[in-house]
Amino acid sequence: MALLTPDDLADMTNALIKNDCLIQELTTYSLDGLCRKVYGTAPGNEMIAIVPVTAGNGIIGSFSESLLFTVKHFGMNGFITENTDVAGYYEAVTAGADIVLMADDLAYIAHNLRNGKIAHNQVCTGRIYAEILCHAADFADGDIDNDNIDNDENALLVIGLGKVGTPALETFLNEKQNIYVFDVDSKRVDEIVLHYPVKKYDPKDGKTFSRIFEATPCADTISESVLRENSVVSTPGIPCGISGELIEKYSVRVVLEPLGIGTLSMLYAVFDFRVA
Ligand code: NAI
Ligand code: 0TF
Repeated sequence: MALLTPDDLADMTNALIKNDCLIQELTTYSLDGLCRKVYGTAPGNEMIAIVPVTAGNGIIGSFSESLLFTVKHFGMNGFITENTDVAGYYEAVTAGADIVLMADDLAYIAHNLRNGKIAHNQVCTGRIYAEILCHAADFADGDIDNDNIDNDENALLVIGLGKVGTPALETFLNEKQNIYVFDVDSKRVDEIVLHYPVKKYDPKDGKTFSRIFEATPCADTISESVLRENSVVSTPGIPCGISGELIEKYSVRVVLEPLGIGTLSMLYAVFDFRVA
């Protein structure tokens, strides 16, 4: 798994706030409103403990602080444990935490100690970034016609079919979207096309897309040839897969933030309280 760096998180608080506004503009839902709709849950005054973990490559500067910012920004209660690792987990539980957030180099999880629900960052990140595109409406080149899923005009391009991209793909399919897929690993593309009702994207076809999902650890994965004026790109991938020059040239709207959006999605995945 590609690990975050302190530089990735340097502007995280502004990025979360700016992306929340963009999500609202694109979907009519605020980020927490969208999570509530997607998961059918809401916060119920849970105390959220964040446990710093030193295993592997160790503490990432401002990782825990960015999680606490996310928790508090969306009106929830939380704290960072003074101790790390197992001692931090013990501290969290004995201090009465309802939910524990913690990450090592392989997994970042939210665990609700009251109801046993557990959520994985890669799955929840893929899901929420996909839901943003599903709910995005009113593009420059016309409204999305969700009733006509075979219409290639409305098709979505998914780039990067790994641990974030695959749950995103499943979300799109649940929402009955028409999907083209691309990954630099052609074996992965073949596996995906075999298992899911999606089509291979072939650059030779010259297709362009008003909605693009990207989850790779590489820059410049989104080429000019796939873009339309005002395309929307929803991309958890770090670094950003589209250049600033293309964003400007095509007035592309890009949803990208390094940690908070996925974290909120994880919390809603483990909340207990179900909304009507
Ligand atoms: P992964 O390694 O499981 O999957 C990445 C996929 O991208 C692989 O299938 C790989 O073959 C493909 N790929 C690599 N280079 C490519 C290229 N140039 N063109 C097309 N496909 C390419 O990684 P995972 O866990 O799915 O993460 C993807 C990205 O999302 C990483 O940058 C990770 O740091 C980021 N991420 C961001 C989060 C956020 O909150 N913003 C949360 C979790 C992950
Ligand atoms: O960097 C990562 C993931 C995070 C996905 C969210 N964008 N790519 N995982 C490593 C987290 C390690 C945290 C560290 N152990 C700490 O500070 O507690």
